Amino acid sequence: MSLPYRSIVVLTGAGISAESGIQTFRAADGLWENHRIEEVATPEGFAANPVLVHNFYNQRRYQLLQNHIRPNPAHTALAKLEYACSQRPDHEFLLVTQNVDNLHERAGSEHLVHMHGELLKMRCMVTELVFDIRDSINVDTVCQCCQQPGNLRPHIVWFGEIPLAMNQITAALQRCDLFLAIGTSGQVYPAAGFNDIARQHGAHTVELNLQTTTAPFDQHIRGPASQVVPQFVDSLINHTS
Ligand code: BJW
Repeated sequence: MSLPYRSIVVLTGAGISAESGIQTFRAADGLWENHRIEEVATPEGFAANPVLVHNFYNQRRYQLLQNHIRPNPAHTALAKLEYACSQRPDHEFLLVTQNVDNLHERAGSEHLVHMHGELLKMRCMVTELVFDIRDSINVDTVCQCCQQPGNLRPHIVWFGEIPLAMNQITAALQRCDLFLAIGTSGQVYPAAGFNDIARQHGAHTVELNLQTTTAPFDQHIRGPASQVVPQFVDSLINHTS
């Protein structure tokens, strides 16, 4: 059975992981787990207080590794859509996530990029080498590449830094014919501009979100990701031309 689209790009944000138990960013009080954004998500904040920033990410890493944090049906549905594309000649699929959790991988997604980095990775600021991490890092942790303390940072893209894999993402947006934005508030660039790029290149664009936004998508689907994403994916896979 054919899919109605040949080249699909999906952008996900914090809303897709909300029903897995991970808090979204933009709560009404503007704080992330009681911290101001500038304190914990900028290079300047890290330079000013690395202990605080390490503790913030250590705590989030610890939370991600708790048993009750699991992929939900929205993550699983996207893995199913990727698989469906892989079974059809001349179809392509790219999942771009702003999330730093690993729930897409755990649901079975393989062709994905973490444009804002990954919580379970750390980076040496001297060599730029990236390593897996499951424990805590602090200012005394000795780097495994240069054998020095103080060179490690979370492998996270903070404000003012360039997101990862931008060339790959931009190329995919320019040739896709379907763009989905799931569970993202559209307040952070460059991800907030992906819809415009895809539309300008002729894609049909769909927003799936719990809340109504005024963003200029061709189609808006309201509801919790765990419900609306599987329904939407099934409608694509079961499409008859
Ligand atoms: C549900 C749901 C459910 C809830 N079901 N839905 C002025 C103008 C324009 C731009 C700028 C500007 N000043 C500075 C900038 C640039 C800046 C920026 O955009 N700032 C804005 C605040 C204005 N951006 C940057 O600095 C970026 N870099 C950059 O631009 O470099 C230049 C460059 C780009 C490209 C090429 C070359 C050069 C870097 C941005 C880094 C963002 N990093 C963070 C932190 C990551 C670390 C961490 O996790 O700790 O990434 S910020 C934070 O926001 C995080 C997220 O990935 C990102 C997006 O948030 P998201 O996912 O949208 O979450 P929320 O909470 O905002 O929304 C959740 C949504 O889910 C809501 O809509 C809910 O309704 C919905 N929802 N439950 C479905 N069950």
